[in-house]
Amino acid sequence: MKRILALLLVLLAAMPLAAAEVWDEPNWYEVFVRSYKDSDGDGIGDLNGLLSRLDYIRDMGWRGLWLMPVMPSPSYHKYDVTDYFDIDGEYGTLEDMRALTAACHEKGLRLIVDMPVNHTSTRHPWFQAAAEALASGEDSTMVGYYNFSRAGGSGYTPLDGTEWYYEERFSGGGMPDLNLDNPEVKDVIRRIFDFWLNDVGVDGFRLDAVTSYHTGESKRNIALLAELKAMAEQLKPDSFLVGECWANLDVIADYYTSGVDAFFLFPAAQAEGFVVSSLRARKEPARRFATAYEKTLEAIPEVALAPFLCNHDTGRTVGLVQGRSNPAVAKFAEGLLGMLNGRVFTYYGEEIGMVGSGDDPNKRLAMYWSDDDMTDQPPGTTAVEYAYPSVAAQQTDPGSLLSYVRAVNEARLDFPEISGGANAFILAEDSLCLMERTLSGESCRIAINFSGKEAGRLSVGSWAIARDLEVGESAAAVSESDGEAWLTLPPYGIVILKD
Ligand SMILES: [Ca+2]
Ligand SMILES: [Ca+2]
Repeated sequence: MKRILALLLVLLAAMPLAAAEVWDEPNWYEVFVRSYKDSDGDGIGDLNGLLSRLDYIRDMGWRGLWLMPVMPSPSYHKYDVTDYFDIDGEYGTLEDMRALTAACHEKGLRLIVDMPVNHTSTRHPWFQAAAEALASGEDSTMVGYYNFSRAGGSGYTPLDGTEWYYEERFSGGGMPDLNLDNPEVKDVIRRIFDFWLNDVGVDGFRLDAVTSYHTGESKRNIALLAELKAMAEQLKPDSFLVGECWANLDVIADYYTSGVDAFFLFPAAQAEGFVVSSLRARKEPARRFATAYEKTLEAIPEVALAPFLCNHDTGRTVGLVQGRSNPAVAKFAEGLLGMLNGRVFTYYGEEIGMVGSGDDPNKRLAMYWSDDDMTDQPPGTTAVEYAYPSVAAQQTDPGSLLSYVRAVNEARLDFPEISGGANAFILAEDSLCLMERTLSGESCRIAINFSGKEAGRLSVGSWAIARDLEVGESAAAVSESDGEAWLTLPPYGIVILKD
């Protein structure tokens, strides 16, 4: 018997680690390292600064971290990489990165890094060698790493000192597109993945700009993503990949056939996305929300969603909902997002209502820890505004946006059905919505009041309030009359019910 047990244990230990379930990591946080926390006084956020804030991140209820690119790069945003096997000196060292990864894992946080493989920097040694070879008429295998053409045309940039053009889909940024058909380039990508997953020890990647891998060719992009997913899985079985497919629902759903774990849910994001557009709708907001969400769930499995409201490329939520002077609406936007399935991604600073729109640097402002604890603003910033108080101020205020976001994150951790459960709408009329989520035989119901006025009398039967996400002073309540139980929701109230 003991032998059989020992054999079983050996077999179990040899089995590949299963990927984490969505309800183990329902809350993710996107960090721009440069603007987050400086540790050495040079005004630039760095890895050790971020390390010092992991307890804050964990306490806020986030369980996964996505870092915008941390590899060496000439730009402040670092999406144009010059070395895929190192850390940008502004952010620290590889040792700092390994220490950060280890600390994340000790604290139960998963860590993924941004992986831009569509393009490099023009200053990458590969591109420099290719350009020199073309200028001098010599041979170099590096020429095959990029897409050079004599003809040029749309998406191509002239190569100085030659009659050649190079493909560059993000023009003007010094970001030449890699030739992703070249088997040598794919081998290098495998080495990059291996290095990050197994040497540094991160848990996966955010794949940048996947629709630009082969611009305008979805089928080829999906095939390449399937290769990248197989590569990551083989190198680290429990690794997690989330892709940036900035497109409509049908296109995103197509990209899921690649097997990549998740794609950001752009149709939920920004002013046009169904979260903000329903909460701002004058007529039938609940029905509008239900229609869009049902359509989403028909296209993409609930556990694979990656909803968000904004990121480093977009305007921030407070601006989208006109929440500068209306914290209740800003809270409700975060609450509504938090009631979606899957892994919710929150951009740093959203929890304190930071604002930002227009020029890119304005969307990437210094995290407002307190008046004397901030990094310098990113270069090129043209507007600096903080509409809400600092982290320090909001942490001591139970009515703050920060406290509300923490409560939403906690609800997602405490009720696994919210992120992982199959969804059914029970009611979606006027401003009232009632959804049920069921996971492994366990159910919860989510009642939502889309209106800024108290919403009355939703019959709830034997379901009782298990969690009340209040945007203001008043709370939800259940009262009995005529032999029935009626739920009253405060303005923008969201309530989790259990039977
Ligand atoms: Ca620094
Ligand atoms: Ca490309």
